[in-house]
Amino acid sequence: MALLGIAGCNLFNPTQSVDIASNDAAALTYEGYLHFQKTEYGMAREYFERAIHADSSYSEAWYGYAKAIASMQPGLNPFELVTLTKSSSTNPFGAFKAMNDKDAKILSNGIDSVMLVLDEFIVLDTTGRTDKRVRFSHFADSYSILCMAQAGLVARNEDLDLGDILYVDQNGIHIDFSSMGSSIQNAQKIAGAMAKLGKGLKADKDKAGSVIRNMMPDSTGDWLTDKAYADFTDHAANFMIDKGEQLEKIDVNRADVFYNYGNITDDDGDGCVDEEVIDGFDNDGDGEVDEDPRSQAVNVTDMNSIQYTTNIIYPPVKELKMVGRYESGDVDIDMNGLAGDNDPDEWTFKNKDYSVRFNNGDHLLKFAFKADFFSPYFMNLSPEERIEIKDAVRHDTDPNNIQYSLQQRQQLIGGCWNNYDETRFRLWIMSRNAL
Ligand SMILES: [Ca+2]
Ligand SMILES: [Ca+2]
Ligand SMILES: [Ca+2]
Ligand SMILES: [Ca+2]
Repeated sequence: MALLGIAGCNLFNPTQSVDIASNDAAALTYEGYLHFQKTEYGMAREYFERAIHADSSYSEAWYGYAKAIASMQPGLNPFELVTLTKSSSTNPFGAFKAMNDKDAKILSNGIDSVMLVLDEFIVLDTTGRTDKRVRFSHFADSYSILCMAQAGLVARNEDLDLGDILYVDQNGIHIDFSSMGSSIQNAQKIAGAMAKLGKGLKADKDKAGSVIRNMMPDSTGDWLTDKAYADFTDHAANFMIDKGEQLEKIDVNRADVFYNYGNITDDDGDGCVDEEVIDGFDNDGDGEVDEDPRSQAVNVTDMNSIQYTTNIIYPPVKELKMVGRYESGDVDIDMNGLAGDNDPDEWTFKNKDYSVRFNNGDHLLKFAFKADFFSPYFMNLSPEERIEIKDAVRHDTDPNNIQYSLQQRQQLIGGCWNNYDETRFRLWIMSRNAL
């Protein structure tokens, strides 16, 4: 009785409150909101914090707590962040790159302190440990914008540009890890921030497309319909979550094989350069999926085949197009001496039609569709043994102490090594040492 009396009293005379019962989450939260309305964010924050201590399932207290902390930070209104990304007509993340160190640090700290609270609440919400009055989905759009800014700032600190990693063109939304940085630590940091963004986008699918659309340059608005934006955003979100988890789990000694998209190097030791398409399938038939991948920008998406990819991470690939250094014929993917337009096999699927590839489970590219492309020895190995031999070969780069001769590579692995002569082999060794 006494408790109810105090709470009731405070509801009507909030400013006179001095001693709300420390276990009355509702009254503490209400008091917090009154201070919040008066822009007394420090006081509001204290009450919300006390409310959470009283009852950690009280979602309105969590939401208020996050809002109070956000309001105490300069420049943290999500709408201001959108304006910031819109300030460049070509690259939504240019503003982060242009920011001076001090401002970037302030913004970054501000985002981190709000994220700390939101992430803790999201864990409670998604494991059913709150009263469900405020859900993650209610603030997922703001959360996504904060994540995007956080990823942009992480990239900035690594001297990278998130606009090179996440961008939109006529073929959809691309996430290209070709510029993820030189170390697994950098890659993990950025992939981690992007995975959080993916979760934010997934939490409110209805708004997700427009969140991305609002962040991107205006020109992208003409390329894709709202429906396509929404579909691509969903794929992109799945992709970010999947890659984030993959990079988090992967053996650090082999992670470079998977996050160096389009680095024009044979990363996995089969002699082929950027042989895989990022499509979730094994395109060279070695048993590994998306190892040593080419730039994501080569994928032309087939919107008509989206039906085949329900709940799948990768939009269906219609065909491959040459871009950048591939286009200029600099990159001989299978190392047969021909590149670019002169070697269409590197750019053509054995089965042209996605639905046929999907139904047959055969996503091979023509260059790898050859009898004994991989050696009989290699094909008889277990998946682990194949990786072991490829790993031994990819690290065998000392020109003065070569462990595996070209002939041995052809016998043990085959693959593109079959296309090498001694000159190309010497070039492979030299290029590895030039890194
Ligand atoms: Ca390779
Ligand atoms: Ca493969
Ligand atoms: Ca692939
Ligand atoms: Ca070639």
